[in-house]
Amino acid sequence: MNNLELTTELTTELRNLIDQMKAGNRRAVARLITHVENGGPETARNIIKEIYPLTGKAYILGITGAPGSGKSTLTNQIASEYLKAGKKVSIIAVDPTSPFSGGALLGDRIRMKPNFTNKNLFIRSMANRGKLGGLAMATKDVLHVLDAYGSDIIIVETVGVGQSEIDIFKSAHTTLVIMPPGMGDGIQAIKAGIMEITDIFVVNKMDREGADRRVNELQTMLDISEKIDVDSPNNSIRVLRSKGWRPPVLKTNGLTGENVPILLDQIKKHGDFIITSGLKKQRLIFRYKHYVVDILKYFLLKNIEKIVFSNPKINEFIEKILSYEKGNDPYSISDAIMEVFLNRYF
Ligand SMILES: Nc1nc2c(ncn2[C@@H]2O[C@H](COP(=O)(O)OP(=O)(O)O)[C@@H](O)[C@H]2O)c(=O)[nH]1
Ligand SMILES: [Mg+2]
Repeated sequence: MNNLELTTELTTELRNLIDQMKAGNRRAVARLITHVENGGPETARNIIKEIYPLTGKAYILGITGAPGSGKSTLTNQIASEYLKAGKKVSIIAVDPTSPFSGGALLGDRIRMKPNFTNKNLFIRSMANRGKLGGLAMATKDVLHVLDAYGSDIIIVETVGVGQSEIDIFKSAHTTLVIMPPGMGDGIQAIKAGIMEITDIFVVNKMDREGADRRVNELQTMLDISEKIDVDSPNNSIRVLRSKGWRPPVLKTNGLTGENVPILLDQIKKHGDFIITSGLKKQRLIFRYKHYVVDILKYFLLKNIEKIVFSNPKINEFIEKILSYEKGNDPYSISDAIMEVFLNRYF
């Protein structure tokens, strides 16, 4: 890829930050993440290349659900439990629906306050960031930075609205979907795609009326979905969940932390399940396929003119178009160029 003139050199500043990160410096991690967000994939590539051998160890826990369902509150409780157990925890809040993140972030930080000074905890909001290459790609890069930093658990909190967030969840080790009582009308509230990503349902706000009803609705829905043939080609639902795991439905109280230890037990159980079932590897392959496609899309799109125009054969192709013959139209010629391109690179 040399003719694309991609830099492969780490600046001294980045190298120093990586060294400091390795030494456990939280501020260095924060600054590296800022570089990833602001510098986009051009900067991220150099960082990831350097730190990659340190990654692959963190457990990624996805948390999604409608705004106000208690994700941040519960995230704090979950983080507390892991911190108590001596784990190093990182939290990324990805929320593209709140573009003016200052307030939301402040709110989250205040709510997170009991944990905020713990040196084993790192919190970052990624709302409205990652314009270069997109938020989903920035999130994947940041996950690797936090993994290399030595996080045992990385909690990703997002409103799972778009396909890209759903992709993040498909590649998480365990995804919690928060469904409190009193929001939406039961099964109707379960949007397409949610079933596909749910490993554990959490009915948060168990202190509110209707919590048991919500649990029953979810159980009924799971009964129905279990009747669908998992192997049927028409069944897009449980592609990455596989047989043998019925998502448990748990009630929690985000304010008091009630049942959070039970939730952690279930997360552990699911973590064991994905290993024994082979699902872990499947999810990792899914994750890196999408990551690589993101990277290719970004750099190919960015460099397509350079790639095409710098090819000495390009004029031969284009001159064919000037014949105005069938099969020499711009689409067919583009197909032919793509063919050459694919043969060269694959
Ligand atoms: N009654 C009750 N309120 C809760 C519970 N968990 C969170 N909340 C409140 O619900 C509101 C939204 O919580 P938040 O964590 O910001 O939700 P998010 O938007 O999903 O991150 C806040 O006012 C929380 O204090 C709970 O278990 N019971
Ligand atoms: Mg939140």
